[in-house]
Amino acid sequence: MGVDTCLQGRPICHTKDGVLPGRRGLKGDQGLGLWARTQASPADLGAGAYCSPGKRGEKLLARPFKKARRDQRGITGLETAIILIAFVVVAAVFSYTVISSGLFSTQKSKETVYSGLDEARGCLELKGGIIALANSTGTNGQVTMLSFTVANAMDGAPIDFTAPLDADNDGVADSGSSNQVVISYLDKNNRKNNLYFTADPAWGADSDNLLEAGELFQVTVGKSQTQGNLIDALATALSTNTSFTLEVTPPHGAVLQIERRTPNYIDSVMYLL
Ligand SMILES: [Ca+2]
Ligand SMILES: [Ca+2]
Repeated sequence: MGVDTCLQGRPICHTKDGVLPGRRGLKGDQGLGLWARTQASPADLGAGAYCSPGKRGEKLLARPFKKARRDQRGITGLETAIILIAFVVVAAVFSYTVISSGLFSTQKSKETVYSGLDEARGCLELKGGIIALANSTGTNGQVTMLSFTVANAMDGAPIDFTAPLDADNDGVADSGSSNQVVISYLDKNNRKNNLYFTADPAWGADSDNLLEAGELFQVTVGKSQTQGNLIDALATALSTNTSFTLEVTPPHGAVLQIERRTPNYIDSVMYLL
């Protein structure tokens, strides 16, 4: 027991045998009083003497420990609450992130599906073969016009078949034409885009330019046998034994490709399967 602690706690001094001094000796607080007043050391009280804090000193010494124990309980509870709140916050943020990612993925998947349906429902379907017309026959005959029938596949959205303009009769759509469908030609000698064409309502069609579900349109590439036809449009005319491709591109949906081959002898009218 230190001197300061003894003084603050008003200790009771004991001899080395632990027996309080009698009335004539140093007893209890008197011993401390003497000690405090004289600044005596324990050695002054005799060899082996020691001091105890006494009841009041014990209370004073116990006070901070009791307070510390109470504070420790409070701090422990607060820390636990902070940790729990931190867990809750982290879990909430994680959940929000997961849910947001899921909603985003769902939205993207839905857009992809609808986009695919739109594309599929805007497709053209070829009905039957290709009719080729020529203005001359024989092995040197030349094809002037191609004609075929199309339908709206899968009962999809209407396809606008408004014809292009060809004021200069070169067989190619003039710039500024309002056609939505583009027809292009390809063979080993030529590549020509946006040919002139007409689309006439056929079976089940009304009088507008829209190819709707259940309608058939007769599409003809070339204006007439004498002008605005394939002979005008192509640098090398389509003649015998030649493979060619027509690409019909609607404003939406897949491109319709038509591949055929001309025979070894050109007739005025040929049905190409
Ligand atoms: Ca033209
Ligand atoms: Ca129509």
